Amino acid sequence: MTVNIRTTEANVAAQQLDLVALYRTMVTARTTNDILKTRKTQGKFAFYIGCAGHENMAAVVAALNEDDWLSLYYRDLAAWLQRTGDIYGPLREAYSRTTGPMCSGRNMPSHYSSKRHRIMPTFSEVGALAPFAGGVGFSLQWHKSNDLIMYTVGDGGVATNDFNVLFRQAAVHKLPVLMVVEDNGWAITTASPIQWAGSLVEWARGGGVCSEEVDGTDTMATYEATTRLVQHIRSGQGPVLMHLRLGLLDAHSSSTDIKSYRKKEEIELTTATKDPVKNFGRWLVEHGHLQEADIDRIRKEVRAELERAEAQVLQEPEPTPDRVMNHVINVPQWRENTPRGKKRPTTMLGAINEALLELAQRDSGFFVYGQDVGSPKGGVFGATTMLVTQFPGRAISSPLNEQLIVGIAAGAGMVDGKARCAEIQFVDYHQSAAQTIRMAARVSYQSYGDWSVPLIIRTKSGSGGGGPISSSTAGGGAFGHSNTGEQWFTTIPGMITICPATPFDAKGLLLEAARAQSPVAFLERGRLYRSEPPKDDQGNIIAAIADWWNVPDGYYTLPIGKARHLRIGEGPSSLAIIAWGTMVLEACTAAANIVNSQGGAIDIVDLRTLAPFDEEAVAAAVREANRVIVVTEESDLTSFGRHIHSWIVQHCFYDLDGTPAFVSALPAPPAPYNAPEETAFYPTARTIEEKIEELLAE
Ligand SMILES: Cc1ncc(C[n+]2csc(CCOP(=O)(O)OP(=O)(O)O)c2C)c(N)n1
Repeated sequence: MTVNIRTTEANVAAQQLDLVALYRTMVTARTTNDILKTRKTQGKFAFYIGCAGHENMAAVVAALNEDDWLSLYYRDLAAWLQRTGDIYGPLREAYSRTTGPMCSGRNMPSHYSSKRHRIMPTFSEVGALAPFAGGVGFSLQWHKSNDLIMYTVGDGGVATNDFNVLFRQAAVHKLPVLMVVEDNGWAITTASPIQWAGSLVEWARGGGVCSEEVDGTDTMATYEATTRLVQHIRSGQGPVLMHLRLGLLDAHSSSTDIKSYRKKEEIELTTATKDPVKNFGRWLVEHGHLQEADIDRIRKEVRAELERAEAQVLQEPEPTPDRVMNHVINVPQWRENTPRGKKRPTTMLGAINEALLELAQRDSGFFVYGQDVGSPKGGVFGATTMLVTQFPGRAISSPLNEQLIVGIAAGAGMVDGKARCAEIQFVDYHQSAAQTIRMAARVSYQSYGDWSVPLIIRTKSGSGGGGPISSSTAGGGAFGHSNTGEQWFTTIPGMITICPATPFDAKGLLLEAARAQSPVAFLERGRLYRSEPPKDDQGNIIAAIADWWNVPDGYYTLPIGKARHLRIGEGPSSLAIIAWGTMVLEACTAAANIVNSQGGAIDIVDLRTLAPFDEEAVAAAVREANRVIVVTEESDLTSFGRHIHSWIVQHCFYDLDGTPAFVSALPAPPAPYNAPEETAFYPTARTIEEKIEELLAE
């Protein structure tokens, strides 16, 4: 297929465009659309969503450079063809062939994506790619690149939180982003006036973004406007929103009956006036670029070419069930390394500061992005204080929007394949970013490994505002500052979740997290930020764990997915406790008190990584002790702790002498502010001790 000549300089005049090649691309998009629509009706596959009316997106892409990034939505078949020249790709995905270049048959058709061609992996969740596009723009700006990213969305998509996040990312940081709103007047059955009030262009201008309305049914107007607006972006003047008005010539998708919601006259008027392929064909004839007969000839040639391609695609392999677990998660292969630096007593906060410094030293593109992280205080807890002083510009304060924060770090990581760090002040507030995090974790699976999203989300979690564990209460974090977080992250396929209990583990695991190609939720417990090693009731420091407060200088890593095994006491273990984070310290205190009074030994398995957790270590501890308690700081609802408990019942049943016990916070919102209720809410060493006594007495 002929691909349109691409403009490589922003000021190339429209006359240099290969107009006939552009037309041919648009005809190819329309013909592919018509063939696939028919095949869906014939029952050849389950779903199709088309591009008819949106073919001028080929002209928009023609005005960009080949190295510019694209973030497309499901009506952008013409943009796909213009960028890739690949007529097989859309057919392969429609027929779910393993040869599909977008997702190897894993996603619905029309989810345009290609790493090779810098087309980002799109999502069915309307708008969901937007925060990532902002991250790409952020990275391009960081690297002082001349490239830009084009993000497209329908008029319905403009109303999503995600799109509004991109708009703010782009506006606040003056990012090289071209936002194209393809306004066909409909969002399924909803007409576009319901998506925004007043004028979209005025709204964008009011937000500090250059904006224009463009006639998207006119190919030359679309191309010329894009060329001009792209010039604005490349000259460093910031982002652009192009409001492209066009028509939807078909129903929303193969699942929608057009006549059930659109009037006959409106459909006829749209078809007569807003068909870009017809309009452009007519213009080419009127301006002497084509003869009338050429229009028919091109249509027939394209159809024949596509039918040949389709016949070939049908011979290609379909996915087989044995690959269903491929590309779910990428845990880095740990390389054994002995920490060589001098060990010094350090707090967890100190260890985190050091890890971030190491990452900045080793990777000039590494940054931490989050609320207040760029201030001399180094974020509200001071985790980036050292970064701020020693690597100015690498800890960057963000607007107050968690989805915006995650999108910047995630998108930037997709550009160069290295994890960037988002800091969420309190895990409770990750909730506005929940969709973006889920998408980040899904990318590798849905693109069949073509893309991945390396990303670290560091966040303060659980009880405590950063004070010592020995404080009389759990910290008074109250609602909004006390959630644990693992119940949210460990249920996301493709997500790594880490929760260290000691400073040594925090540094080594954070450094290893930066090597992961899957997103990592790094849960920092507030009560552990400045805690000392735990003590027993007599005030003795518990030796089995105390050494992990000594942290080596320099770089070292610890394996993700491996638990730490602690033995309190001497001899064979009579009970195993599975815990993580703050509860490891509480469990150590409880176990030491019991061992002090009764002798014997108790094992503690500090999971360190919650997803994927160390099944072998859990099973081995249960096998030896035959009694087990799972201890979690989470509310007692559907939780990660309950998952571990259930896993033990399912996999270790015959190694158990009694019912596995479960200790958790109460099934209420975490956590009341006043000390009496807060104390009653959380499990403590005392609660664990009582449970141990119960189990040992059985
Ligand atoms: C977040 C989200 N909500 C709802 C849907 C269901 N849905 C799919 S397409 C669509 C309409 C989108 O309209 P618009 O952005 O105007 O694009 P158009 O289809 O009109 O080109 C809706 C509501 C979805 N996919 N994602």
